[in-house]
Amino acid sequence: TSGERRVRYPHPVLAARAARVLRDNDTGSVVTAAPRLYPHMWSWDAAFISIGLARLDVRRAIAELETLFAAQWRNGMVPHIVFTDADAYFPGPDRWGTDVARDGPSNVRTSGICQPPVHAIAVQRVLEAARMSSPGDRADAERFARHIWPKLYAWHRWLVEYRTPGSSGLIAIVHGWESGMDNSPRWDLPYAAVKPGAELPPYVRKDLSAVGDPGERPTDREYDRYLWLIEEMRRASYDQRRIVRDSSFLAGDVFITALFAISCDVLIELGREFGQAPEPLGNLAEWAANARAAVAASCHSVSGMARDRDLRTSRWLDTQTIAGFAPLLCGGAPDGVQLRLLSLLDSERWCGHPGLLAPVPPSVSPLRPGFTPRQYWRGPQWPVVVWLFWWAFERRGWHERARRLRDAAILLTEDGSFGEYYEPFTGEPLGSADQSWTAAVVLDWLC
Ligand code: 9WN
Repeated sequence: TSGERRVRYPHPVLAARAARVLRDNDTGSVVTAAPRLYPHMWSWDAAFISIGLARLDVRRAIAELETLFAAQWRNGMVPHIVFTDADAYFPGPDRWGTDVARDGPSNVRTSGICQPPVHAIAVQRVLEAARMSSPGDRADAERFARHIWPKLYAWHRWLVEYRTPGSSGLIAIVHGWESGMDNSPRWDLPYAAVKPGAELPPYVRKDLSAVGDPGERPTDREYDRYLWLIEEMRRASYDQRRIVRDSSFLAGDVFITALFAISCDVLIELGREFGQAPEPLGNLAEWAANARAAVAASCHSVSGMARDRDLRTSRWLDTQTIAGFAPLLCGGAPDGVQLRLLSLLDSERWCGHPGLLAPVPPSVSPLRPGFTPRQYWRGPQWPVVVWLFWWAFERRGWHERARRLRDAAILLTEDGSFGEYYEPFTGEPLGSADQSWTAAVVLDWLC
C-alpha cells in the first residue's frame, strides 16, 4: 500500500523537523499558521503553536499568546485572525473592514469573528512545560499566567454574554469559520439558508493557488456564502447583538461548547493557583456546568452523538462528524451515553475502520454517505483535533486510550511533512505543508 511507501522519520529527527517548521514560520513577531496559505496569526492556531513553542523557547511561546491577546477586542472577543502585512490571503483586512467596529482594537487589524476557546488550555500547558524547563522559565510563565488571566476571563465572559442566545445553552457561532471546521457537513443545513445577495462585492480567492489540488479546499459556492456572511456583519458594523439577532447563520456549536466547559475548568485551576477572587471563579464554575449540561442535552437518544443546533430553525443537526464526540472531551453525559460513544469511536465507523492508515478519528465517519477523504473538514484526519482528544483523555485519566491515540497520530505524521490534514486511507498529507499547529502538536507529543 502507499502507506508502506511513506517515509518514517525516527522520532528525534521528527521532533527536530517540527521545531524547524515553527522556526521557519516565525516572522519575528508571529508564527504564521502556514507559510503560503495562511500568512497571518489565527486564534486557535496560536494557542496550539504556543504549546509547541514552549518546548523550544518558553519566552517565545509567551510572546505568541501576548500578541494574540494584544488584539483582543474591547468587549472581550479574541479575533479569529490577527493580520500581518502579508497580502497573500483572502479575505484580508480591507475586505473584513473591521475598522468600523466600535469594539475593535486600535493597534492592529483583525477579522471580526472568533474561533474555539482553547487558550486557557494553552496557557496551562505552557506553564507545565516552563516548570519542567528552568527556574527562570518557570518565573516568566507564572508571571505571564497571572497577567493574562483577566484577559482569558474577559474572553470567556464575552462568549457567555454575547453568544449563548436562546435556551439550548450551546455557544453560538455566526460563521462556519468560527467553528474552526469551516466546511464540515455540520453546517450544510444552516448554510443552505444563506443566500448571497446580488450586492456581494466581487472577489478573487487566493487559497486555491496555495494548495496542490483545489478539490482539497471548500468550493466557490461555499466561499460565496462565507463572504456574504462577512458582508452582513460589516453592514452591522460588527455590532454583536445585531449580528446574533439578524445574521442569516446562527448555530449552536457543540464542540466549542465542550471546549469552553473544559477551558473554564482550566481557568478555575489557574485562578485558584494565582489567587483570583471568588466571584469570577464562581462564575466560571457556573458557565462550565451550563456548558456541560448543554452538551449532554444535545446527545441523540439512540447513537449518543452530541449535536449542533440550527438556532434559526430550532432544529438539531444530525451529522456523523467528529464533533459528535464532544461529551468525551468535557464529560457530563450519562454513563450509558459515554460508553456508547466510546464503543462508537472504536468501531469500524470511526477509528476501527479497517482501511485507515492510522486509527485516529477522521473529521467525518468514513461510512457516512458524502464522506470525502481528501476534502478539508469533510473526511480527512486533523492531527490538531486528535491532540484535543488526547489531552482530554489524559485529563480524564484514560491514559491507555490517550496513549493509543497519540501513537496513532504520530504514525500518521511521521512522514515529517506536517500536513494541514491527512487522507485517512493513505496518510497522504493534504492542504498546506509545514502547517504550524501540526508541527506544534507533534512536538508536544514527542517531548
Ligand atoms: C479560515 C488556519 C485556519 C484554521 C481553521 C481552518 C482554516 C481558514 C481558511 O485555517 O480556516 O479561518 O482560510 O480556510 O479551517 O481551523 O484555524 O490554520
